[in-house]
This record gives sequence, C-alpha cells and structure tokens, in this order.
Amino acid sequence: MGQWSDRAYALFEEQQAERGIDIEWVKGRLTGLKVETPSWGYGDSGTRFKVFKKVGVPRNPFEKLDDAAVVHQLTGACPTVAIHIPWDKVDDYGELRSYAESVGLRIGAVNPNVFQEDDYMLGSVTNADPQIRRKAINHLLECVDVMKQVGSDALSLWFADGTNYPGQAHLRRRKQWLQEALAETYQALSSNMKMLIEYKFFEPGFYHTDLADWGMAFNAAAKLGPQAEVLVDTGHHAPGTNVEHIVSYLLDEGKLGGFHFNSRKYADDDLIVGSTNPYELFLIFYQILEASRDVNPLVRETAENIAYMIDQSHSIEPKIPAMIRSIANIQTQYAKALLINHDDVRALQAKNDVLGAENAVRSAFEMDVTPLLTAVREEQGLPVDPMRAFLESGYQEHIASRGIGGSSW
Ligand code: LRH
Ligand code: MN
Ligand code: MN
Repeated sequence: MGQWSDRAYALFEEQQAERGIDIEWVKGRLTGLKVETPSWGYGDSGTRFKVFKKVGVPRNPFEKLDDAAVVHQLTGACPTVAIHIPWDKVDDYGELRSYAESVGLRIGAVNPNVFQEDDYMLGSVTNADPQIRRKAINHLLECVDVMKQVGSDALSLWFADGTNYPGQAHLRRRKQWLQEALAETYQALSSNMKMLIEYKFFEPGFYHTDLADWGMAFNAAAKLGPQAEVLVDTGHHAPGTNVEHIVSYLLDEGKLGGFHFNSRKYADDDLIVGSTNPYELFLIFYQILEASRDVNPLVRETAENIAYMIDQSHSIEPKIPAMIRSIANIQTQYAKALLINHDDVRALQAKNDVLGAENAVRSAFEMDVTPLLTAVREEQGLPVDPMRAFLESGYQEHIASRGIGGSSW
C-alpha cells in the first residue's frame, strides 16, 4: 500500500477497534461475499423504444463468459454466471460448463424463459390452453435437465404471466395452474437443487400479475417444500415499499433464497446497483447480518446461504464497467453494514431508545470504508481500483474486433 492509504487504514482499524468491531472478521466476510453476474447483462438490451447496438458486445454465450471472467478477475467476487434459456441456448451444455471452468467460472442459476414466444402472449403456465401450459412446463423441466449438464444448483423462476383487463381471465384457476406447474417442476429437482421463485408487481401485465408480490411467492414456495425459496429482485416493488422488511420476514421464515440486485427510481429500471438507493442496499445487508446472529439455526443458515445475484440490463452503459461499478457498490454497502455493532443496537432497542438505535445503525452507513476495501483488495492480490484497472487493461479495445450486433435476446 502507499503511505497515505497505509495511514488511512491504520486509523480506520483503530477507530473500529474502539467501536468494538472485529476487523479481521469484517475482512473475512468481505472476502467471502460472492455475487453472481447475469449473462444477459453483458449483451445489448434496451427499452421498448430502442435497443442501442454497441461495439464489442458478445455474439454468443461463450463470449459472455469471457467478459464475465474479466469481471471476476478484477473483483475476485463473481465466480458464477447466471444463464437464461433460450438466450444462452447451446448445442452442448457440457461444453458450456467446461468453457466456463476454463476461464475460471462456474454456471450459476438457470433461468427458464417462458415469456418470449407468441404462444405465451396470454400466459405460460397459467394459460387457459392446456397445450400451452404443457409446453411451458416442458420448458421448465428441460431447464432442470440443463442444470444437471452445467452443474447448476439453482432454478430461478420468473413468470411474465398476467392480464391487462378485469375479467380477461379466471384469477383463481390461474393461481392453481401456476402451483401445479411449480409442483411438477419441483418433483424433478435433485436434492442439491433450489427453486427460487421471483415475483414482480406489474409488467408486462398491467392489470394483474399471477405472482405479484413476496407473499404470493412465499405461499407457493411454502406449499412446495424446503427446496423452494423466494427470490427478491430489488426492482420489483412499488415505490416506497420497505424491501428490507420483506427480507427480514423471509429470513425469519427460512425462505429467503436469493436476490436480483439492481436499482430503480420508478419501476423495474434494472439500473446499476446502489446508484439511486445505497441506503436501501445497506439496510438489506443489515437485516441479513442481524439474522446471521439469530438463535434459531434455520434463520442463521438461511442468512448464510443466500444466492446473491445481479439482474441488470444495460441499455446506455458500457456493459463490463457497469458490472464492475455494481460489484464495487455492493461491496461498499456490505462493508458499511459489517461495521454495525449489533450488540449496541440490540441493547438500545431493548431500552426503547429510538434515536440511539437509529443512530447506531446509520452511523455505520456514514463511515468511509475506502481504506478497508483498499486493504482487502490488496491482500487478495486484486487491483485496488477495479474500474481503473479495466479501463487500462485494453480489454475493451481487444473485444472491438467482435464488431457490432451482439445481443442478449
Ligand atoms: C423480470 C426479470 C427476471 C428475468 C429478468 C431478465 O423482470 O427480473 O428476473 O429473468 O428480468
Ligand atoms: Mn429479476
Ligand atoms: Mn426485472
């Protein structure tokens, strides 16, 4: 480390010791935080108005893995990549798995896609037409098979199913069909596999969505069994929703399976994590760390086995830098949450000291964790500034030879 950062870190360590924080534990936790990146985040995407085509975007799933490998090399935090089928459809999934391993990665969650075919316009697993429901379930089962071939342990489910008008469809029948489809898919899982059930309050359905909120996803998962859990996509809530409360509730029920991290100002904006709502991210981590100290082993285990994933779609941003920025923002908020002194907070809560407890949480958010992140990255032999390292690496210039026209969809 340079002289300046050495001094800053020494001071930081002293300050945290005084606050009763075990800095070695903090460092271990920070190093241990792994976040999965989505294959589709490396491709071109856009809004319903325009997809801007960028030079150097991957032309196939293998090139997406190449880009994801660079993000992992620079951050040390992203060893797995989520795939979306058929966006990442290949002839030989064994080859995809070997390729991932050859660039230092593993395949993470497999995401079935039952929303982009004409057949699914009025619903997939909730369609009134039994043949379309069968087709959708068959795709879910095919994805369980893909999981076996790529060595994945998470099936990540999101359904676009919904309606636009009152009376358009029979809501309770659809609820039952959805549960039947999930139950059949659940039966196909191996014992090491999790089913993660994602919800979203609207879009593309503007009147109702079959899995609209965490309660519906929770109920579906609870009926299925222990391998089914809820996935919280931070962008899938109405503005003002207390997402960290949902997180704490699901943790207490042993049903929080994973996250899709992203930022939103209005709806499912899929923007860089922590760009508009860093305090929310910090408070989510606060709830998770609080649960990891629970007396109930189920709550502790749930908190320790969360699948952290990014779900972003980069419409105007250069893809790899956007991913690096997101990882850095997650690490920053996690580092801050690690500085919360939970004994202090709990003692203040027990005394009903409203402002004292609020201060004990917020003051951790207000700390500068740059010296800590610098020290941890350096100790791992990683660049202290991964963004700068990327921009100076020449990789962006190198991939320009791919030309224009790669796409995630
Ligand atoms: C739906 C969603 C879901 C999809 C992804 C591309 O809005 O969050 O996770 O799989 O976007
Ligand atoms: Mn998502
Ligand atoms: Mn989404």
